[in-house]
Amino acid sequence: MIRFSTAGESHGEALIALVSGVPAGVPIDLERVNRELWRRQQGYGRGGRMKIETDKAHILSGVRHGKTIGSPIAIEMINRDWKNWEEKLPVEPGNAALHQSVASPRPGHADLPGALKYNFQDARYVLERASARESTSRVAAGAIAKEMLRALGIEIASHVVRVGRVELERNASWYEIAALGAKEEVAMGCVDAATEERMKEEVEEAARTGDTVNGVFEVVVHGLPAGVGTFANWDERLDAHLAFAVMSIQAVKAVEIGHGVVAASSFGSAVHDAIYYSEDVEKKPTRFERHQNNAGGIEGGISNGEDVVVRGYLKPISTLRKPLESVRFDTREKTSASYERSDICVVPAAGVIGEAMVALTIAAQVQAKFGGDSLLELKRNFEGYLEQIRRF
Ligand code: EPS
Repeated sequence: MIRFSTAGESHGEALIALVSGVPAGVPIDLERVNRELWRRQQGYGRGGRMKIETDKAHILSGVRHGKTIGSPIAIEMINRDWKNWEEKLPVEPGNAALHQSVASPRPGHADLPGALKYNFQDARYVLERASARESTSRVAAGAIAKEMLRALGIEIASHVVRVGRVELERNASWYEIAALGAKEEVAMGCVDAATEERMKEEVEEAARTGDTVNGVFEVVVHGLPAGVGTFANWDERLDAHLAFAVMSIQAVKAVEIGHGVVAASSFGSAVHDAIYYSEDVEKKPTRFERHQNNAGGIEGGISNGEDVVVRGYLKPISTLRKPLESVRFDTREKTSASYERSDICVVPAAGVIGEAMVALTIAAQVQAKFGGDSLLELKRNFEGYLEQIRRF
């Protein structure tokens, strides 16, 4: 069973990812893992912290001579900013005068519910873990899952389909979306240059007015065969697993599979993807095909062989340079919400985090269906199943 967990705080010494259940023998390319971490740091509208950090994966266990060995994989990412916080946030009691408290909770952030829940008169301890800095660990773990899926020919990529009021108004092909991942400069992560310019203007407007803006990212899984997930039990449906995983990303407030939102206001005849049988006897992995993919590659909680498409809808970042009203924790007086350095827009980065969460979900589902303690065994099972589908 593939599982993962993370630890670490935004201004602590390091972030940690722990992944277990990956079969032995999966090649791990450290450069590709670090490239994912780099991608998460990119995008027009990122804040000052990204100038401080250069996130790098330090693999502590589970990988030897470039391959997984079946034992848990522990990865550490050092926070360079720690040197500025060592005295403000020490592990030991330290000097209280150096403590940098967050006195008035930010609407939209975890500050107030977190303080109430954990009985803190200061939101500092809440934001340290609630911060999206934690997503660094998810991307490191997701990069390991991507390596396993890549060995089976399953790939994952993302792009940005909305920033504020600006929407991508055409379909994007898998090849266009996958090509974005190889770019050396990332602005908005949109496949269409003219739309990307308009997205940047949205970010510029938010920057000018002390505001924030976000939007929608889309993650696409390419090469997943039909048959992963099932309708047999509510908690085994692939779409439910993906929704949980993507909803857990910081700032995500809604998740969509395929064109689920538009489908809710359409007639069935306009929504469902008609089934055809290809003339091409060599067509892989099956001759059954669709000419559109409104279902987002999932029917009845099972992958249907088309690309799996998941969208994450992000609320705007809740740390505003022009803050909203709030209340002081100590005096209960009306005040402005705390402001700390923050991002203005994070949609492209959230897409990379989305890829990681989707990769971990798909890898876990694939491992659950096909099994195997080594990549050799997993591949044999996987290829045997592909042959079964081909012959259907
Ligand atoms: C982030 C690091 C954080 C924030 C951001 C995401 O660093 P810092 O708090 O030192 O500026 O930039 O977190 C938030 C937006 C948030 O609300 O907590 C990162 O690495 O992605």
